[in-house]
This record gives sequence, structure tokens and C-alpha cells, in this order.
Amino acid sequence: MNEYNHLKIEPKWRKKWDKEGINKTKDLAKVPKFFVLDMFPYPSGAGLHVGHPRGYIATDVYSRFKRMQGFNVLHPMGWDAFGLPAENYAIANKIHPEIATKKNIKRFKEQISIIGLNYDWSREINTTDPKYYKWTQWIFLQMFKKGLAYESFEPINWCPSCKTGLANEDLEDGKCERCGSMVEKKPMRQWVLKITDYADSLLKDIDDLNWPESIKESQWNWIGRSEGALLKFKIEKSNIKIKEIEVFTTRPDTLFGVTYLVLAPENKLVFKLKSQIKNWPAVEKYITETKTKTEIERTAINKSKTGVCLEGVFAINPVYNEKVYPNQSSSTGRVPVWISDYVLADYGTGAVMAVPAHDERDFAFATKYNLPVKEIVLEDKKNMISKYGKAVTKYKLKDWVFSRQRYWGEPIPLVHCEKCGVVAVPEKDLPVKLPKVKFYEPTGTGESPLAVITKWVNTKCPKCGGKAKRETNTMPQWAGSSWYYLRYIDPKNSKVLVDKKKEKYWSPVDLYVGGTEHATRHLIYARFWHKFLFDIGVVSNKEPFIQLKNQGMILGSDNRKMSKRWGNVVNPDEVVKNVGADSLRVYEMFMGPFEQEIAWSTDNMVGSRRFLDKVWKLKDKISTAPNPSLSKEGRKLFHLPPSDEGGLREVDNRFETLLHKTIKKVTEDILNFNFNTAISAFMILVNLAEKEGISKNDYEVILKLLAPFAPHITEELWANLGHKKSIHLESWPKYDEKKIISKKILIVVQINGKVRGSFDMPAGSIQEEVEKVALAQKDISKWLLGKEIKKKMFLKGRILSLLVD
Ligand code: ANZ
Ligand code: ZN
Repeated sequence: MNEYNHLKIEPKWRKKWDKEGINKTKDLAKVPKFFVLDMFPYPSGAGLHVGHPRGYIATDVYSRFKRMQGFNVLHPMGWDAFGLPAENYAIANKIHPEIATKKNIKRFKEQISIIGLNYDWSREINTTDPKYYKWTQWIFLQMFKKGLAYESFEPINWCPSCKTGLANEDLEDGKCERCGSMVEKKPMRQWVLKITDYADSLLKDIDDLNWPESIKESQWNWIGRSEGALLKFKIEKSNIKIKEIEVFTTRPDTLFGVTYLVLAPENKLVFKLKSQIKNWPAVEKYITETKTKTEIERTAINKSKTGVCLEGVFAINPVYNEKVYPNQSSSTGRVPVWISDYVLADYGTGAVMAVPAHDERDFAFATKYNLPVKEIVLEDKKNMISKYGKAVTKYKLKDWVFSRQRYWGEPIPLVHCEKCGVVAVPEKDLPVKLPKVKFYEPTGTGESPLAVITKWVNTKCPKCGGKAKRETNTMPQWAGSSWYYLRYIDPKNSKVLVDKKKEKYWSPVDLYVGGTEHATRHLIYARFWHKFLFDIGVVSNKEPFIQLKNQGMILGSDNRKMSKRWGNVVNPDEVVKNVGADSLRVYEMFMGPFEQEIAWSTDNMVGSRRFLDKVWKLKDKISTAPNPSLSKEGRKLFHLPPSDEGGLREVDNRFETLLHKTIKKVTEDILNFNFNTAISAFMILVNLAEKEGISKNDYEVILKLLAPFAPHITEELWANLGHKKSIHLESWPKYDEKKIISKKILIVVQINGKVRGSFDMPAGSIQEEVEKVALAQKDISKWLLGKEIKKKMFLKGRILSLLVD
């Protein structure tokens, strides 16, 4: 009896699989395709901990399963290596980002490989490879040509520590998502992508996606569509050019209840009204104070409101227009104007009509500053809009601030010509390569470190041949990941981004797996780029990712996020060395529902290893399996283990029934991402096989079912049975519905000899299954509360008898 030695088996098979290329995907095939995608990682300096591969193992199980089902499966991997994380790591460790990235990728790849993931590495991509980012730049150019990329000088989010502008999506609670610094608003030159042009279709098409509801909801909210009206309030005795304050409201029906207006402190109108404002120093002071507050702080419902009245400024409610109420215009419809930070400058018009009787925030503000609260009868919305307002749709989504003042990103392929202005780099000159530099630290001046490399910056205008300077801003870290899945389809094509025929065959991605942190960043950006690529005819589907699954995080055994700081990081290399990649894989799939956060437990992992030990030893039960003799009716006779009644008895073929049930369950469970329950079904089956013995044929079925989860051990056992072809190229077992007996029998549960409950179970159910059902029943489990079960008996397959004290 040879030992299960994972250290010998695992590397041996991986080498063989590589050599034989069993993970290579055919470009096109007559059989149906299946594209399984992982969110590709940033190769960070810390390497992988055991939490990272949870999603990769799931897609690996899934793609092996699909391949056995006869699909042509694409399951690729690559590196998202541009951007702040890589660059900040490089700066902290004083290594050039290019060298650091290469080193980190090498380490990541080793770690991923020893887990036995079946990636087709011939399709590996890397966003920092000029052959790759040539096409990132190409997509930008197409957007530029269509007017979707524009230069702007508006104030944007600026991270003083990362020394770069950021998009709204890069903030978390108003702080830099990367380093946690408070973000400032800073006016600067920048490139912006008009994602808002796609707001409507991004919103509409969410409905058709097979994605977790929570992610769909985040996208709805992020895009934030509001239907409302623009209403104009005349400024009383305005001594400036602007005569009106325009507000955006979703409640034009409350117009009669307006008792004051509020402008965002940054609203340009405030400065324009300066000569009319009597308390300017107080106003100016408040504007300065606002600058230090985050959007979240400003708009929190329960936060106490602050503000300053613009003394000397009044506005007239349009419903009290002089023509309608000639005598009361200036008294009833005259409302004061305030500034307050609860109104945001970049939403709607940056001005709000306050209706304290109907709006919570307005009510809190009015109470604090003693402003009137006016109860009213609501008007008809449509009527009010047609009389006073203009109907509009507003979105919370902002255009995507697309330039970074950093080194480690794709250069934006534009030049600035003294004569021609901004000119696109001709497509034949792509990629615009990132120059090699000695100093890559951010400057903090609002210019990227590329600006001082005069040799690179100074160039010729592609249009007129005159003097020109290259754009020195680089793209954000989200650029390369906004279209990478397409490149896996055709990774080496130097003529086009992706070959049309291949794109038609492979896209869209059938299954996409990754973390929830991408709900409103990557997943919105990628959908946006995809829709654009659809509009210009590069792709043939409107949506890139049909089905999305999120993995839950694996926490440290102390229930905290795994981190060096807590010393609770578990390294997959160690685990693979100690118990083997297959045990790691089985454990990560078994530890809990895939979407749920769960703490690591070394004890439980050892349990998974023990399960594989049992599967290993099962090979010795093949020969001793009883040759079932047949009863008069042709039914099989089995020796029952003593835990039942013992002796030879005529029963339904329990093992066969359970085997077919298990095939069905595992098939369905994999499809539904219920990997944990699939594995518990295996455990029950293997326990029964251990007791009753197993035929060679049935053992082979078990190995095939288990192959996607534990690819090495199953391959070894398969080969030992005399097979020459890899188990991973076998076809997936089918179950026979007839063998899953649907006949029900009544199970009676006795506790200390008294009948405490009963229920129906399929005939042929085994003790473990019956126990599970019994313990889940309240009427039964209440008798066991606080008691210890001393003995369990399963009599005649019908009575479960428990003795407790
Ligand atoms: C009067 C009113 C009465 C409002 C009422 C609401 C309730 P959503 O649904 O999020 O689009 N608003 C408009 N612009 C704003 C800004 N820049 N900053 C903060 N608040 C702003 O919200 C639209 C409502 O939010 C608008 O409708 C406006 O207040 C406020 F009983 O107008 B409402
Ligand atoms: Zn020119």
C-alpha cells in the first residue's frame, strides 16, 4: 500500500500537463465555447495570501468541469500592473516600478502555479507591455476622435500624498482609496472621458445581467438617475448680469412651500454676487472652511447643519410672480438666500430650493436658523413643471477624470502643437512608449514626472510638422483593465485589437469572478468601454460580462482581515508544502458558502486533507468489495455493517442510489457555485464506500467528479488504475434519474426510546443523510438541547434511535 505523498505527486503532474499542453485553448472549435474570467491581480510586493486564490480556485473548478462537459473553455490569466499600487510600492522600496513589477509578477505566477490552476499561459497578458498598451492607447484615440475625451480645467479631487488628481470612483468616504489621505479640490488641467454620455444605457442594461443584486444596486445608485425640473427664481434687484438663480428639484409639487434658497458654497454665483452681499467676510470664511470637508461629511443626514445667510440677497418664488399676485410678490414670494455645505456644487445646478415642511435636511437647517416652515397642499407635479420649470434628468455619475500626474501609467497619445492645438498621435505611431527614467517620484506641481524629460516631451506635430510637446499626463490604473478580457481572445494580434471572427466566437465572457470592491469602479468603466467598442464595431455584444460572482473574503483565524500588521497572514506556499495543493483547494471550496466572508482554520483544513486520504485509501477497497449476489427478484444483496443490523439483507442498492444522487448534486452545485455542499456530498459518499466497498467503475466515477476540485490526486489515482489519457480530458459523469429512487419512506425518530418525530425521506437514504434532516427539525432538536448524544442507531433503514443523557 503506497502512501499519498503530495510532495511527489503534485509537481510531477503539473510538469506533465504543461508538457502535453492540456490547458491550451483552441482558438475556434465546432463545440460550444465557455469563457471563464478572473479579475486579474495587481502583482503587489506582498505576494498572495490564502485569501486571494479563493476565486481562482472556484473558476478553476468551474472551467475544468465545463471542459469535461464538452465545452471549448477559455480560462486565461494576466497582470494589471500599471498604476498607483505598483508605483507606490516601487517608491517605498526604491526599485524602479518596471523592475518591481517584473519581480512581483514572477512571484505571483509561481504562487498561482503551485495551486494547480489550469490557466492557458500562452495567452498571458500584462497591461504594462507596450504591445498591450498600444491598444489601450488606440481605444483612447478613438474616444478622442469621437469627442468623448476632452480637456477640462475644472476643480478635481487631488490627493496631496499620492500627488495626483483622482476620479470620484477613486475615493472612499472622501479619502484617497489608495493611501487614505483626505482629498482636496484643486483646479487643474486634465483629460476627462465623457462616461455620462453612456449613463442611460449603462443604467438600462443592468436589468439583463445575471449579477448579484447588491452589485446591480450599487451600479444603479452610482449612476443615480433623478427625474426632476429646473426652476428659476428671480434675484431681487440684481445688480449683476445674472438675474436668476436656477435650482434642480425632484419635487416641483412643493414649490409653494419654499421658504429660502441654498447655494453650494463653491457655486460661482456667490462670488458674482459679492458686491450685493453685506456680510462678505463671514461668507468668505465659511467658503474656506467648506474646502476641508468631504462630501460624505457634508451630506450626512444626521450631521448638524451649518450655513451663512447672504445678507442683502433675496429671490422671488416663480409662483408669486407679480403678474399672478400683483400685490404680494415682494412679501410672500420673497425668500432669503443662504449658502450651506449640504448643497454640493457639482450636482444639479449647485442650488436648492428649500422646503422645510417636506425635506428632512431643509427642516433641520430651518430649525437651527429659525427660518419659516410652511405647510402647504401639494400641487400637481406635471402642472408645475409646465408652468414654471423645465423637465430634466440628472445623474450622480460624473465624467471620468482620466489623467494622472504620475509616472507609472500609459502615456496619453496626444501632442500639443503651438499652431494646431491638441493633435492625436497617428495610429501607426502607437504605442507611445513610456520613456525609461531615473526619477519617477511624483512632483506635486500638477505635472507628471514625464514633464521634465525634454527629450521625450519635445516632438513634432503630426499635422504640420512644427514644434510640439507630448501630453505628459498618464492614464489611471483602471485603463488597462477596462478592456483586457478582449485581448485574451487574441493576445498576439499586432494588426487589430481583436480578430473579428475570434471575438464573435468567444465573447461575451460567460462567467466573471472577483471581489465586491470593483462594484462601482472597474465594473462601470469596463461596461462603458465595452459599449463604446460596440458602437464603433469592435465588439458584437452590448455587455461584456453575462454572469458575475463575488467571492467572500477569507479572514485570519482571529477574524480580522489578513494583514502583516496583525500577523495573521497564511501563506499558500506553506499550506501547499504541508498538506498539498489539492487539500488547500478542497478546503477553500468547502470552508463555507462562496460569497460569504469566513475565517481561516488550520484544523478544518487538516479535515480536508483527511478526506483526500480517505479517497486515496479507497483504492484498496476495490478488490474487497462484495460481489453483490442477487435475490430471487433480482435485487442485490449486501452485507450490512454492524452499525445497521448486520448480516446479509436484501436492500435497495444504496451505494448506487447515493452515487447517482451525488452526480446530480455535484453537477448542480458546481453550476450554482455551491461548492461547499458539493464537497459535503462527496464526504458522505466516500464514507459509505469505505463501509461497503466499491466497484472499480464506481470508483472511477468518484474520481472524475472530484477531478476539478483535486486535480493532482485524482490524476494519480486514475493513472494507477491503468489509464493513459488524463482524467481532465474525460467526460463528466451522467446520472440516471431512474437510479435515484424517488419512492418515499417514513423515518421515525426515537429519543431514549420515545418517538419524538417522523418525516419522509427518499428510500435508500443513509444514516448520515437522515441524521442531518432529523437534527434540522425543531420538534426533534429541542429534545437534544444541552444533551450529549451517547449512541446513534439506524434500524431497518427506517428508525433513527438516539440515546442521550
Ligand atoms: C425641493 C425638495 C423638496 C427636494 C422635497 C426634495 C424633497 P436626488 O433624488 O438625489 O436627485 N438637491 C438638488 N441639488 C442638490 C445639490 N447640489 N446638493 C444637495 N441637494 C440637492 O435629490 C434631488 C433633491 O435634492 C432636489 O429636490 C433638491 O431638493 C436636492 F420635499 O428640491 B429637492
Ligand atoms: Zn501643428
